[in-house]
Amino acid sequence: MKVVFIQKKWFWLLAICITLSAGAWYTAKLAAVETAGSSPPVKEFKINMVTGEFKSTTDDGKEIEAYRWDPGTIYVPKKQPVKLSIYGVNGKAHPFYIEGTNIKGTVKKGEETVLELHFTKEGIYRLICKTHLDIEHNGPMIAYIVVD
Ligand SMILES: [Cu+2]
Repeated sequence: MKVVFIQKKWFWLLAICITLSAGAWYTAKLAAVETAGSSPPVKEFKINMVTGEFKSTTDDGKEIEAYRWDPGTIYVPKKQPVKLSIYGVNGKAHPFYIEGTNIKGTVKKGEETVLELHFTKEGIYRLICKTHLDIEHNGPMIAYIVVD
């Protein structure tokens, strides 16, 4: 058997190195545990929208207006549940549907309508108000849902 003798000062230096390494490892481990423990639970993805109105008068005195979904374009990840909250601000009622889905409803003034969306295919889906469909009917009140 081979015995290795080390000088006292090297022994202490080695002891200090081991202590510091252990301390660093323990601190790193603690930090990792804390991070995992304090990470928030998976947050729900909610998008907020309101109904708005543009109003103006032309040079010949004609009043024109258009109802809008605001924002007019939203981005939604596919295969992920998303809540779309629509608050009715302008306009009494907006009966709507989302093209290519079976989602429909009515947004009423002063009320929040919450839609549970879960798109599986990418594409651009139109949120269409049936009352304010085009320019002739104070629209077009169409929002674009971009699923990617
Ligand atoms: Cu409308």
